[in-house]
Amino acid sequence: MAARIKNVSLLSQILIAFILAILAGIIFGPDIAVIQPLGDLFLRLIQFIIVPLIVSSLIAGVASTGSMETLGRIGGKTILYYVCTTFVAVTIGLIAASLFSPGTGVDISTSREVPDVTETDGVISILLNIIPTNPIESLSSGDILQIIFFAIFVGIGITMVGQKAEPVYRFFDGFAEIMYKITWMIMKLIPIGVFGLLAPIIGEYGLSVLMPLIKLISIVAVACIIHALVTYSIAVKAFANMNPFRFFKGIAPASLVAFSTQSSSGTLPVTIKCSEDNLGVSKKISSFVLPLGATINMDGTSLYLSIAALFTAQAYGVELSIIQILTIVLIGTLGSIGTAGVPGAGLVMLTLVLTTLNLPLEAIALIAGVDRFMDMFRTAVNITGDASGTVVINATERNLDEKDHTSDG
Ligand code: DAS
Repeated sequence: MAARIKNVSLLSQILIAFILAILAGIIFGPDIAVIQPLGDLFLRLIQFIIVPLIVSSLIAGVASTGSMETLGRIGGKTILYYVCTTFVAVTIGLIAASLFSPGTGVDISTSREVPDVTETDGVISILLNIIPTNPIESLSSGDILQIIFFAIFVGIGITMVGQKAEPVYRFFDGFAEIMYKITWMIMKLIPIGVFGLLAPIIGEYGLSVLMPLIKLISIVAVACIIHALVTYSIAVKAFANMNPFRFFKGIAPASLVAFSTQSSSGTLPVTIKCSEDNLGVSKKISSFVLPLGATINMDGTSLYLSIAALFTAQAYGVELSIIQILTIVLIGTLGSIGTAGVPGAGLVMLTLVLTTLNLPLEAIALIAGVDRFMDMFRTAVNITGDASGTVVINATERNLDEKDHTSDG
């Protein structure tokens, strides 16, 4: 009970920091940037633990499943859940953009040359790039997708080797505990981090820059909220019999960190702690499902990609065929799998979507100026979707364990 009371006070501290950040940004404008080091400090502390946390928790989590059959079952359920919720998110995005036409009447003359967003490779090469050619280099460069791939296969190897690899499993299991404890300490700084990250963004951009594209931003924000509230409430209630209010309250600290950092990977330590401490998810499940989700499951991004694609077609007066609409569903889903869990990654992925649909890339210049604000909402939904998956998988695995014990008994 004491832990829950502390957690509520942490949540209320974060909410207060969130509101103060917005007020400070509006009142002090760009001068509020003087507190940027507070946000950078928090971000660096989070970045300092990501790689050791993911490696140790993922290896221990995969190895603790105990058998290839269990691992295959959990992995299969995880991928299926994530693909289904992403498909729902893309569809909600398409419906919202079709109903409210964010691009109609937009003044495209303001769009200057396309900003230098890093050119993306095709989806195939993005997926191939997940396989590390040098795991040590991936670890040192912090390539999260390749680290995930490496850790999953080390965990599988431990499971296959069995007794002889027990010391390796014990090492990573113990190291993961150390990283969880460090994460718990860093979580206490979340209110300071949220304030230090959010206030300068509000101060730099102000609310005026939002006006020309306020309709696009509003549609992305509202569609994200609707997707989260409807889809995840149904999922956690139907598959885990969890009260949706308890789910959203339990994951709220992580959702707000994601909103402030715009980084799923950066928020991962907090997502893991909230899922275990507040939502009762076992370490075995959270340490496998969440790192996977933080990189391949991005419902908010896929929803944003579908809305931004229709926004572009509407703004430039391009009529989309049914095939192109269906292509948006496919590329929005695949694109979100390939999107990195870092700020602005969705905007980079948007170039792939627009190129695939032969839509003018100049739209990126229009969107780039306000993308940061949409990234807040889509990243918060990305990690909330990851957490809903871990709750669902945890419940279905717990039910299986209970059935096994009953049949044994
Ligand atoms: N900011 C990315 C993330 O961390 C999402 C995006 O840019 O779409 O999930």
